[in-house]
Amino acid sequence: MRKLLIILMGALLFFTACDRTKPPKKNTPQPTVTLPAFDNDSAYAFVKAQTDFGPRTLGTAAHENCRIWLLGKLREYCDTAYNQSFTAKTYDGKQWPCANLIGSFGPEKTKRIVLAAHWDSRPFADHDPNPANREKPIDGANDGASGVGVLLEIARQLHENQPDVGVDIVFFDAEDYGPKESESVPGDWWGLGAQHWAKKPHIEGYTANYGILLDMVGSLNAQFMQEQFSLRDAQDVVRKVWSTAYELGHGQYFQNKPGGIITDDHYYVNKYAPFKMIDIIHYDAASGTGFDPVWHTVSDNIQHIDKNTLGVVGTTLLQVLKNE
Ligand code: AHN
Ligand code: ZN
Repeated sequence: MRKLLIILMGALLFFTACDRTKPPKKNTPQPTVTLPAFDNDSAYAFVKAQTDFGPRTLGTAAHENCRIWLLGKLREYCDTAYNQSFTAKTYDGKQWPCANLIGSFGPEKTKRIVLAAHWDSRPFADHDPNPANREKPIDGANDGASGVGVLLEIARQLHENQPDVGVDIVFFDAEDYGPKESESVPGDWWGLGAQHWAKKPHIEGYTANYGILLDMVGSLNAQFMQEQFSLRDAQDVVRKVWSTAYELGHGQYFQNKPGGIITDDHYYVNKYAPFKMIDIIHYDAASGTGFDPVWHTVSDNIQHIDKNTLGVVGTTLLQVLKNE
């Protein structure tokens, strides 16, 4: 033991003596601010961890296992985490056990920002070019998991580096059980988890300054045009996010043009909650659906996720939080 100590001390002395390249420590300025960090690989791993469960469609073991895993991650990174259980009644007359998952930073703070995404995946690939696939559930790597992956990485970063503003990360369930393309059922069948939370938040009387929803934030060379309900309801928030992205050099992704009109989770938050939410969503005017060509097909899998896009969105959001 003693011998080992002497060898170790000798080695330490040797390496210290050899290190003549660095200037003396005491004159080295110490950084006073920490730059927002976002690890693209980590975000990608969080997306893959979700798709590895299989399609997270209502009523499946994959859905339940993923819920437990997500809640564990929120408990690990956030100050407080909530599991808001509810029953979703879908357009086909079925009922499902569901859960919105919420992780809060600085729960005592009054100035708050909500960051949201949906964590369920669609039970039928009704837009698949192959009719044989149209009853199959989808991995939803982009449609669902991408937004959740970015937000988990943000939570991991905020755990290391708390923002001044309060932050609530909300994972909505039952977003994507809307009627199939071939059916037409009147009613509000999309965004069931968001509708529930907006009418009955996890804390009575809860409100926030504003919210940002992420949906399909993993496409290669994504284009985030300004979604039109977001412009209608919270133009100031759209401006803030898009100008922050521009200043970070992400103007190619965040384009200053109006995009689609999308009945996404934010639409229901804006309808029922006491604050407004915008939607960051990839818009592809040329695809026919307005979304990524693999949208609601069995090809919406991890192979079509670009980690740089996850990084562009995550870095922009961290900077928005830092500026508050
Ligand atoms: C439709 O416009 C049909 N759906 C928008 C909501 C959505 C579905 N986002 C992802 N999947
Ligand atoms: Zn969808």
